Amino acid sequence: MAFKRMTAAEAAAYVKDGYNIGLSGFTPAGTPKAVTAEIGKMAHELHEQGKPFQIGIFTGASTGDSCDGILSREHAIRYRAPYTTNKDFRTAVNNGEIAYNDIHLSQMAQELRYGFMGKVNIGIIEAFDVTDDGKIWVTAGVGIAPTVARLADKLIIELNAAHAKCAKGLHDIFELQDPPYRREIPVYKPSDRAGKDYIQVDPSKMLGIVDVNIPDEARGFTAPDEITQQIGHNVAQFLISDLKRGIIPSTFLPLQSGVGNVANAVLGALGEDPSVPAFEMYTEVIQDSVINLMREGHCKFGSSSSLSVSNETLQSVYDDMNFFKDKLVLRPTEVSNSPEVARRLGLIAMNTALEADIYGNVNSTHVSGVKMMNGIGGSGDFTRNAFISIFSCPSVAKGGKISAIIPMCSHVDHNEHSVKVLITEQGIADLRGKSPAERAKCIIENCVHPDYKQLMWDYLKISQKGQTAHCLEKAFAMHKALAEKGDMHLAEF
Ligand code: 0RQ
Repeated sequence: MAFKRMTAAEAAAYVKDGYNIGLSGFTPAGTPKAVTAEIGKMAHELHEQGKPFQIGIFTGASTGDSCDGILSREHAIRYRAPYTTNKDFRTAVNNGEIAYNDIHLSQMAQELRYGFMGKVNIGIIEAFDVTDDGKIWVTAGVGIAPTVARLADKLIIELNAAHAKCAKGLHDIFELQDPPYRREIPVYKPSDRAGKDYIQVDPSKMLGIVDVNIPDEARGFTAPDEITQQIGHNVAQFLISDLKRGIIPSTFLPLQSGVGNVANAVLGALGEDPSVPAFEMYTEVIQDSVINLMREGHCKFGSSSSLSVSNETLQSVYDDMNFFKDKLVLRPTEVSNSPEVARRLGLIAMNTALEADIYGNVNSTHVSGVKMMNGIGGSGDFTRNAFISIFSCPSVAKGGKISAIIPMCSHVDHNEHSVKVLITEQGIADLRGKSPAERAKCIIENCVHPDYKQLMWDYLKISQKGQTAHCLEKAFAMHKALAEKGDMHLAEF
């Protein structure tokens, strides 16, 4: 059966007010771009006519501006899950306009299957190849594509010529069974494969194919600066010391790394340090730094849900597929981020905090406990289950007006029970095997910026003794000062 060819506008017209759409991709990589932009235009016209139009969006992780950006600006999003990084989306969420369900990425596909979020009316999948019998090869990101493709009532394919067909064989696609029938994921090392390189769908639900040639909407990162380089150096020193002590096996353990400026700099520093052995990654995003490390031989293998790299880097991977084919695999997020696999492989998880408290609780999502930054992403999937969970961040933000280490986190994403190491440019706090009181001392001594150190000691002095000493009246005094005068510095507690 030859599928109908249609324009993006014709495809968008199938999406009705109140529908939920499911998208392929993970970050802007692998996410459809043309149809969502046309849905935005349609929403604009309908709103101008005084007609309602809002939809729910289910994705693997963040998307690009042609989805979250355009649709937020058109007030066309009613509900969205999970992670996002778009500024306009963030503004709309923090204004209370969008119901944003910020869940662990590994849970997204199964929560759709369990029926927790409603049905998928239309799935939109970006592919670089599709056959008449319903085989779909997705592009640079997988996310929840296999689940969306199976659950959706109807499917639209964005066939994107910007992606090369030589990427065939890069993906490892399979869906997990639901309880009580779920079996183990047969991934015993990062390079193991257990599925097929394509998604098989029922051809009868295909609405049609939209031919496009659009590059990914990759995000740029700030180049590493003195602070992020020092953080990266500290992470490398910590790992080398653990290797020397024999805590980390000499064969090393697979690494997971989050996204963002800090994570990018950390990976760069690990690659530059000759004492860090060549490593494998079991992670959710492969960024530009990892591709460079592969070329230099520092990274031997990368398992991920996406290649979230610049278009230039992506093209260079496609051009050099013979080199990369046995060094990369792209998986559905429920496998790339699987708690079961993370625990089995013994990952070293490295993620970023917005703020951390003196006991090791970490806030990665909510600015001052209230405003959404991006979301938890996959950081929780890995942190809770890794062999060692490291969080890093600069010790201060906004030119020193904000201390990243505070008495009590204004929102907790990763708690003291899971966070094993905290690293800033000031130093390393190894929290393993320590009680809360010992952790507080270790964090204040090693991680807090000198401008805020005495304040932290003073806070401990006024705290009520207990397993976890706190002064509840003053726990958020620094956040309060920030809200009132734009600066966390206090004369005294
Ligand atoms: O603000 O952009 O206005 O300059 O936060 O901070 O230092 O550039 O750090 O880009 O690495 O992002 C936690 C947000 C860090 C990210 C977070 C301000 C700071 C700056 C960004 P500006 P940096 P990064 C896998 C893992 C959760 C998801 C996750 C994130 C901006 O890493 O979203 O880990 N993590 N996923 O000035 C107010 C504070 C602040 C602060 C920093 N305490 N208060 N603002 N900032 N600390 C990936 C996926 O799941 C796909």
